[in-house]
Amino acid sequence: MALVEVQVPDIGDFDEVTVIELMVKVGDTVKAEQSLITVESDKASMEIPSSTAGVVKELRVALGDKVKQGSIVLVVEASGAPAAAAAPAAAAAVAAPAAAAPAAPAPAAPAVAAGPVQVHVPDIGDFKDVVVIEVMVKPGDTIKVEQSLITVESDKASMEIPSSHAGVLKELKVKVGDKVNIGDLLAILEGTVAAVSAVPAVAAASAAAASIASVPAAAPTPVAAAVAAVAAPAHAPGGPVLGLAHASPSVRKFARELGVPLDEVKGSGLKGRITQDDVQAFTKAVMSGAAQTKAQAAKAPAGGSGGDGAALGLIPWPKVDFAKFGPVERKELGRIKKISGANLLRNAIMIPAVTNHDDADITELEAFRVSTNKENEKSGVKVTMLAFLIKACVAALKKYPEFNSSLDGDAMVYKNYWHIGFAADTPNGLMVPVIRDCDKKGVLQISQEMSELAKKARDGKLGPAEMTGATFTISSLGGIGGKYFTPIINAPEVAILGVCKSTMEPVWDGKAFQPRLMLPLSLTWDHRVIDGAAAARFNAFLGQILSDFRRVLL
Ligand code: CAO
Repeated sequence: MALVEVQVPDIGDFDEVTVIELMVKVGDTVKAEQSLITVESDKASMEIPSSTAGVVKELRVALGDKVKQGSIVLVVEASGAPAAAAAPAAAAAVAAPAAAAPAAPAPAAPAVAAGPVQVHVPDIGDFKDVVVIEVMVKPGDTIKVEQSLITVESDKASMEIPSSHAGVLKELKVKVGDKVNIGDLLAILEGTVAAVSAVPAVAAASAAAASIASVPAAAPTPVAAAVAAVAAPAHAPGGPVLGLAHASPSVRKFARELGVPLDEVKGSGLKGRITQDDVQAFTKAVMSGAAQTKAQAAKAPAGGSGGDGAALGLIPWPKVDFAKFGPVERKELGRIKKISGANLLRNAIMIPAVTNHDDADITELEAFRVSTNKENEKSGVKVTMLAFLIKACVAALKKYPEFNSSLDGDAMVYKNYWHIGFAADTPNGLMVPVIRDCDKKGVLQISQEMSELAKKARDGKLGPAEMTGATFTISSLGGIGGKYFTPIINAPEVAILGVCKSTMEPVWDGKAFQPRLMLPLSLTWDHRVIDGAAAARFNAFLGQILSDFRRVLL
């Protein structure tokens, strides 16, 4: 089988272009017109196709090489007929039909134009319906002759479309995502001076390639004519194009098909160019959970700030450089804080929560607790106010079962068990151990289990089974202080009781003020399943039990 040297075909007016991507390697079997390399000028990138089908025997170019028409790209052991169109010779061969190609619809006026001038898409060869991927100017901009206005992309080439005239941009007729063809109106300029060369040159240059269906030479020609004339390129070759990800058309297409946001992919190619491998690696990282797209990060309520709130249509989270105002120290959130933060955020946002505040007279109960502890000093078990509160809550939950339920779609699930969670402050963050079957346990047993579970929580030794299944939660800040607060419901529970520090207060008994030990209670409840009246009754009942604990027996 014959060895065929595959050369760079006619690439229009481009003199030398840089090889920025090798898409095949020695040993690969290539089809005729399969893309072999990507080359780039400062205005366009294009893929060079193979003129022949066969097996790659030798690569004659390396990344960074400069090539031009006729440069040998690689040697192929041919397996079939060459693709007539793709061979470099084809460019010359098709020159004749190109002469009959339609001229660009916006012929350049040779002198100063009086009124507004329309700028059209010049001859872009055989490419049809190319997509506008970038708009580089905006109304009001002063445009130079042959300044790039937009970037368009086919599946083989991306190119910048230059202006045929100078002037002030009055109106842009295309936007990102539009599909354009030769002759389409791009923009209207005012106070214009016509380009002498841009459009006619474009038409002429592209004529040679116009009938080469898949030879990339067809694509860059409009730009090719412009390149020489543009004094200041719109972007440095090899650098990102005005914020546009730096990647070849086929890589962009590949990314689009996978839904990969190219501007978030780090390029490993020459000058930071994004390769197909980079897109694949990014996809793998996202799928495995090792990385997140910006869109995912915005939706996921992670830790402290809860993403940027974009998923809720909120304005972005403020980004402040705190170090501007004074010295700072940055410390990542711990695992427990991240988990509990995400849960708290969801519960705070999703539950229509209301908090009722009330006071309970615990004067006698506290006296009983103190005397019990004195009697039990030797047993080593200390009875806490929280244990009494748990028992009192079970009685209230039994009387008002909707507080011991969960919402499941449109149904309420009433639980015939009473497992009570209690918030425990630990060095790693907030944890909620659960005491099971509190209806069957006495205050002493509850006190004992609570102290064991609280210790385990502080030591980071709680198992998952010790933190699940609660039907109601109590959060007590009584040992610390404060008056009232608004606890956040621990979903899927529907209510939570917040307790603060009891204080001796003057309470009017109808005749005189009496010193009474008052316990502040804050009951937060889910308004989807509980009404305000029920919450007020729950609190009132709880207050009655706490003021006379014998009622628990009733
Ligand atoms: N009023 C007045 N004093 C109270 C009280 C109250 N409501 N509750 C407890 N106290 C007293 C206790 O009697 C004890 O005093 P003595 O040492 O003199 O006996 C002292 O405060 C310390 O109590 P404690 O906090 O160790 O015990 P507890 O049973 O009340 O609480 C636990 C245990 C695990 C709930 C608690 O240690 C804790 O972690 N609380 C914080 C919960 C929390 O962070 N909630 C907020 C959640 S929202 O972020």
